[in-house]
Amino acid sequence: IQYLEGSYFVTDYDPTIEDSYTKQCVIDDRAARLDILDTAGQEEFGAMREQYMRTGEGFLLVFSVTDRGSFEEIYKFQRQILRVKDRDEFPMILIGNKADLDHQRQVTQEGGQQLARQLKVTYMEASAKIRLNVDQAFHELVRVIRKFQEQECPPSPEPTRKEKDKKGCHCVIF
Ligand SMILES: Nc1nc2c(ncn2[C@@H]2O[C@H](COP(=O)(O)OP(=O)(O)OP(=O)(O)O)[C@@H](O)[C@H]2O)c(=O)[nH]1
Ligand SMILES: [Mg+2]
Repeated sequence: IQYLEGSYFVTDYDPTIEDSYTKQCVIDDRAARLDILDTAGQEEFGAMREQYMRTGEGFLLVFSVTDRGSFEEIYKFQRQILRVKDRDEFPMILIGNKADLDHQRQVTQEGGQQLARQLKVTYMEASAKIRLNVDQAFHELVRVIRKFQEQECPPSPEPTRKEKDKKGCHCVIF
């Protein structure tokens, strides 16, 4: 909500079931339309996970730096995404949120960085409350998605007839 509305922070805790938003913006001089799905952290809504994991083009893995349990769950979420996608890597970013609550930390910045290295993703600390790295987190994910999709399906010169006959994207794998 802080990303979408700008300078608006919700203090109440209202567990998410599933909320969707869209935002149009320009990132690195290229227009982007973000379809954002805010998903449930709570286990009782876990049944919907595989479905959104199948359709998602990129993922922000968000934990709270004041809650070790949320940090420890990240690994499991990443494994599940990779299993659903049937890939070794997929566009994702690890976010340590609530960086404003430094005195209540249960996860250090080094701890976050170490996990990110293990998961082969970028780590950013953020605060939805003080609007620290909020836009940056979303925009960085868009960059990772673009890079991934360009590698998967690079803009090719005029495809040959043989390639045109193939279904789906015109990737040539040597
Ligand atoms: N101090 C501080 N509080 C935050 C921050 N982000 C969220 N909160 C508060 O933490 C509580 C939980 O935040 P939510 O955004 O609802 O957490 P969530 O991960 O979406 O929870 P689920 O929807 O159940 O998955 C709320 O009371 C928020 O106001 C932050 O950056 N700093
Ligand atoms: Mg939520």
